[in-house]
Amino acid sequence: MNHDTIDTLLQKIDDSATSEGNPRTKAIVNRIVRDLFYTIEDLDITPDEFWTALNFLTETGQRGEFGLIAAGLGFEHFLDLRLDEAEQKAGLEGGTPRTIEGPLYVAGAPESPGHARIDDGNDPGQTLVMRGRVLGDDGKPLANALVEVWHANHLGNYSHFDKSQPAFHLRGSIRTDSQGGYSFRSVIPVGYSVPPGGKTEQLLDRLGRHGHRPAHIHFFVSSPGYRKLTTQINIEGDPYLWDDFAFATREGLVPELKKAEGAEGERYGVAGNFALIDFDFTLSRERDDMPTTEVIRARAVA
Ligand code: MBD
Ligand code: FE
Repeated sequence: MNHDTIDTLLQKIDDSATSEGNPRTKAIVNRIVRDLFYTIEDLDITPDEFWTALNFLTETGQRGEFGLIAAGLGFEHFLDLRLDEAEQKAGLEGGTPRTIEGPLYVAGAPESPGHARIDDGNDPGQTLVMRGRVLGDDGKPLANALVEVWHANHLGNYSHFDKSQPAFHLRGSIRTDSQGGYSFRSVIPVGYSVPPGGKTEQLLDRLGRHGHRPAHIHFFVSSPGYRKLTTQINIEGDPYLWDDFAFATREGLVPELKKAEGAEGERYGVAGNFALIDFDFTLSRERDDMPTTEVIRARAVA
């Protein structure tokens, strides 16, 4: 079909509006529909293929897998790269690198001053202590900053979504102390894999791709007057470290995993050997000449 014929149909659809509607929605939908009409024409997509795709999307929504697909197709990392570029263009540099939130945050985790233990003592993973400071971009510590942390268990599963774990297991909110310090005790997570038999897996199979993430720990770090940081750290040595299906591993987010024991653990109530990560977060001052990092999206609340 001639592209002029497609454009005539697109114009007819646009002309059928009888009120202004929402101009932003209109611009976005018109653009996407045009791109899809062209895709159908240029790739000679059959009716069977079209309806298969529609059904795939329906089932993806029914199973709540769109957040996973957004990560797996690189959309979420792409949004990070766009934020990075906007900051760079406005002359903002430095600070801890951002990386994707992913679909498994749960709001409402209990808040602790300075330190929290976030595992319940029943997970067989190796004991981990992670600690550090939250700093402003002038290098000065930020007291009362909020460090929200969440990660998977030894099977790569997240509490709330995995009903076999207690509420808020491996999730916590820590307020930094007067020195800007935070610490938490937990267990080393294992990498996540997309649900077997699900729609994301089905799509990745067809793309010849895997659905694994390297072991990681998520963070939101926030403090009034600073840009909210969404990031993760990775556990060194994971076979998928630089082969993440969600493309979230970044330089600067792979801290050394140290071996610690004895007196070092007493402060955290740990006896014997444990793994230790030292990691400082650096936040950038909020500015009104760049897009906000406070992202609105539907999130689980418990
Ligand atoms: C995860 O744990 C995750 O972090 C992402 C981005 C996608 C799926 C599961
Ligand atoms: Fe995750």
